[in-house]
Amino acid sequence: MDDRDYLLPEELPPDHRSGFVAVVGKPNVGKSTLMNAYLGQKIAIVSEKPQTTRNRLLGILTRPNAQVIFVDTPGIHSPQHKLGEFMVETAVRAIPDADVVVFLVDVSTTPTDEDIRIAELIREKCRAPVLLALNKIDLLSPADVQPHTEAYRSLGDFADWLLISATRGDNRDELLDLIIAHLPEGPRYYPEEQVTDQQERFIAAELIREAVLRHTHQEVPHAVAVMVEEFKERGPDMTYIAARIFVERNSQKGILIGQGGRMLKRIGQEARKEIEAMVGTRVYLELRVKVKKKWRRDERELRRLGYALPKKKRR
Ligand SMILES: Nc1nc2c(ncn2[C@@H]2O[C@H](COP(=O)(O)OP(=O)(O)O)[C@@H](O)[C@H]2O)c(=O)[nH]1
Ligand SMILES: [Mg+2]
Repeated sequence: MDDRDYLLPEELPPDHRSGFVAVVGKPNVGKSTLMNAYLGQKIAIVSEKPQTTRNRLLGILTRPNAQVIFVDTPGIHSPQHKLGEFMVETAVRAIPDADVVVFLVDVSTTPTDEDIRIAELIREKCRAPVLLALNKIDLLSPADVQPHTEAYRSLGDFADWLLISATRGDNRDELLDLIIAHLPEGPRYYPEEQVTDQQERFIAAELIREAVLRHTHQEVPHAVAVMVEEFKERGPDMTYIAARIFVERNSQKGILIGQGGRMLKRIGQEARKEIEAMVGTRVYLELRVKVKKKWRRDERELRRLGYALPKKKRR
């Protein structure tokens, strides 16, 4: 992968481990939740709606003995448009580049065709050790633990497996220990204070999209894109942000604005609080909604909105 910056401070222990850990799975199994939990902050937005994550995001966890670089990926699914194709390709590309793959599944249900397909993809593309993490154990009745676990374990040849809950915390530390144990020895690739490869500007746009996802349903969340057009410090305790929310239809614009502008106001207030927590200043947030017909099917629009694949690079 890119951006490798070979730091080798004297004080690192000789058996220091490091590498890229691709977290892959179908939409909505908890990939972003798990990564945020390890980092103790929100790098990736989370929602109960599938296909929330659209880009590859790095979450960098630096410990005295290891640097774990989580690669959060979009859920692998059958794409319905160019945006979906971009998302799936982004996730698939993370697999051969990883030093460890965490295959995350929702153990509260039995495997679906999507899980089976992803297991095949991993078998085909991955030379690294694969850890099976059976998430959402908090939702599983005791009688189902054994049959569900067996069903997922039979999908592939896993270096190890673990029942976890990303939200409640069960076995989260144990999974991290397993991940570190399977990483190769190596230096830190990123400075210890760096937590992600994403700019605050991108995360701000994502936090706005997250607030939109919280308040919209059916097709609307999928038709939304957010672009931050201005991001400026105005004095020591004020950041000015102007962002545009794109939707595909007039009716969706109406929903987002709401009666008397109430919906947009609420979205703005919620997003502003989250952005303030991230940037550490007060935020003045200006939101506008614009219709951009069929942007999810338009290659040029996708590129403008940041949904473009980088050229393939070999490590
Ligand atoms: N009950 C329960 N819910 C979870 C757990 N992990 C994630 N979730 C929920 O599952 C939904 C999808 O999570 P998200 O991280 O966006 O999934 P992703 O699409 O795989 O990145 C959210 O509503 C999370 O709160 C878990 O361990 N237990
Ligand atoms: Mg996600």
